[in-house]
Amino acid sequence: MRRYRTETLRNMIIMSQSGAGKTSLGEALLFNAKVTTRLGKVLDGNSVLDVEPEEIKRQSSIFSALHTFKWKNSGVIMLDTPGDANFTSEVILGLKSADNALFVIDAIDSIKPHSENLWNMAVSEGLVRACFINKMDRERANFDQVLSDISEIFEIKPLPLTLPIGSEDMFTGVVDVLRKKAYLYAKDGSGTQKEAEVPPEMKDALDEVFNKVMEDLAEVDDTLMEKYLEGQELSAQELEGALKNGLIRGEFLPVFCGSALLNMGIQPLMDFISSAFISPEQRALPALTNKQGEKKEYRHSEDEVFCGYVFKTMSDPYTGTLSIIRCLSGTLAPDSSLYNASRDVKERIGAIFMLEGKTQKPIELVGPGDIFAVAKLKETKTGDTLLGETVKFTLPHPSFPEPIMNMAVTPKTKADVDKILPALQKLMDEDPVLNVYRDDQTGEFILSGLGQLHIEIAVDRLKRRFGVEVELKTPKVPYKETITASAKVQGKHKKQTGGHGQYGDAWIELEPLDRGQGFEFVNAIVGGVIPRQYIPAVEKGVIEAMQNGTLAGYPVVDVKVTLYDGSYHDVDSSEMAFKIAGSLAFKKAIEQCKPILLEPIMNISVTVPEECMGDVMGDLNSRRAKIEGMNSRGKYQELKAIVPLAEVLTYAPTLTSITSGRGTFSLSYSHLEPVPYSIQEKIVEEAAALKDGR
Ligand SMILES: Nc1nc2c(ncn2[C@@H]2O[C@H](COP(=O)(O)OP(=O)(O)OP(=O)(O)O)[C@@H](O)[C@H]2O)c(=O)[nH]1
Ligand SMILES: [Mg+2]
Repeated sequence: MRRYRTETLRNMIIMSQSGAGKTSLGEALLFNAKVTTRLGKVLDGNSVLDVEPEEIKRQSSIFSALHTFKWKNSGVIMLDTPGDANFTSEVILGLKSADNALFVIDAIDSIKPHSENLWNMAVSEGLVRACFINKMDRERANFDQVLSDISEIFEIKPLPLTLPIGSEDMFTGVVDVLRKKAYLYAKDGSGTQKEAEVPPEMKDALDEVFNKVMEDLAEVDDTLMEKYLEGQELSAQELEGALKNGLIRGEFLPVFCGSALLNMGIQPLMDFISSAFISPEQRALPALTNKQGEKKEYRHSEDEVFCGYVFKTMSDPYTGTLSIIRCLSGTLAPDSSLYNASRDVKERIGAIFMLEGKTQKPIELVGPGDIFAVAKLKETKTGDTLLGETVKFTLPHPSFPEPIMNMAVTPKTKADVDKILPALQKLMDEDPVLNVYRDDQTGEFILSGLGQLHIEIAVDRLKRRFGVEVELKTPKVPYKETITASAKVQGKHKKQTGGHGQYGDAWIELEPLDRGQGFEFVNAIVGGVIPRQYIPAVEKGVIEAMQNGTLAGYPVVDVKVTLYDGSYHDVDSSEMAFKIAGSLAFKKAIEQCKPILLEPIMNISVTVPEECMGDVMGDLNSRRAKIEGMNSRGKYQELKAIVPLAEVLTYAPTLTSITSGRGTFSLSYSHLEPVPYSIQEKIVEEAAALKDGR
């Protein structure tokens, strides 16, 4: 038997900027539904949703957390998500698991840019949306300001279904707008609710809001509108129908209010979640497509073949890896198997669990709309599609922001070196935005993520979960060296030691090539002055010497080497001797060819709100950027420029602060350019100091 039938299920993601009170609201929902016996608090570290040590330490969510509760006739599966932009991938994936989105808006801070970004994601994902204005008990709580910000920033009509009675210290409860009833709450967090008459001083305001809400609801349906305009009263049933239809069509945003911390004003919201939020079958299913673009039809039904989406992977110290799956169609029982269509492998399914915060409860059967966990899938990763039959059809994969913050990670000890890659791989399997690669030139492991905090938390987890300790540094710039003049030199290697000597003698001409040409070796030996078998050895010697330029030890590029003369010895010459001669010649030549440093230049594309454009340009100019063009994109402007990599290694935090988190950017490699002389001098000096161990 399933825990809840599909039509009684409500899947909901709780989202918004950090600190608005999502986790606190989640705790209040669970407490009122008697899932918990005390109201968990983020500040006291006893929340059942923020359970990871990193979350408790920061008093803020980092991972999305699942929990389930029953209210009235519905089973609600909620996903509390982190509001910090560093952990946006948790929300992007979470959106794939939910049908409804509950926005929590701070009555003091109102809607900050990250909430706007998140709102746009929920809209484009097609989720049904409602909001809760939280912290009505706090100083400077401003309900009306939030309503006007909702219209302006979210660009949707707010539909206030509860109004606050008093605010700050005097916040005592809420008025239910449609029923014209007041609910007063105990302030001890117990959630005790008492029905009362609407306070007389609120009657006029309530009438005004009531009429506006009626009008907005009547607008959903032409026949209702006619009735309304004729002055007829709309029945409770008609209003409920209009609320549901308008909600599904996104014509307005139902608004509730209260205090999550004091557990006030929460029950009317819970009633709404249970009665108005949609059940899984009321939402269009995402397309299942194959490589040829063909679609596979499927339905929400339990009789359908199983189809599920893995939206989260967790490593659990006891059960190992847990895959968290949203079932879209069909059913699944323990001890069965599924086909991973994303990776073309069969996976064995053992036990199936319901997740309740940290607790895993075994269940017998899951069906459409259920969110559940299975342990120890061998190859399945976040974002994969699991099917009950072996056909290669997959669900759409969300697109993630590009990781923009790069840090070099250096293992602290020898033992950490071997453990670091497998450990990082595990973290990457859980978080698709995290990336790691080894820079071939600098030899550094580069960890990239959405911001400093994203990377720091990954490093904390490396230590706690895998016992790997690393240091974080700004990555090195992979500079190159090249030449600006030509020279002809001799490289001669001659040694007479005891019996067999060593003899190699090569004359080369070193010349600059155009940018991007790399390396060219020309054999211009005539008359066998160097026997043919030794010529590749000279080239090898040159290539080896090119790995470390003489300026600051960076690889040399864009040079042409012509081997045009030399001599050999019948007995003492060898490949080794000619390799050394080639290498000596190159080193000598480069000194005479006026070497310079080249730096990587990147294409940068920055998208920011129009009003930030001036500051962003000013900052980019100070980073030696050359602006190439601008495009308007609605409220945003996209700016394209080229900029030296060295200047944008830590650009992410700067852009975040200039644009209050509303700016995004991407980088891609463009070409190499000479480093300005004053900067080159500094780099050369630093390299020399490093070599001397200064
Ligand atoms: N006074 C008051 N404080 C609240 C209320 N709700 C939450 N807080 C406090 O606000 C802070 C942030 O609350 P959280 O529930 O952690 O906020 P969140 O939205 O989950 O934040 P992130 O996990 O960082 O995205 C905590 O210190 C809470 O105690 C409220 O209704 N009233
Ligand atoms: Mg939270």
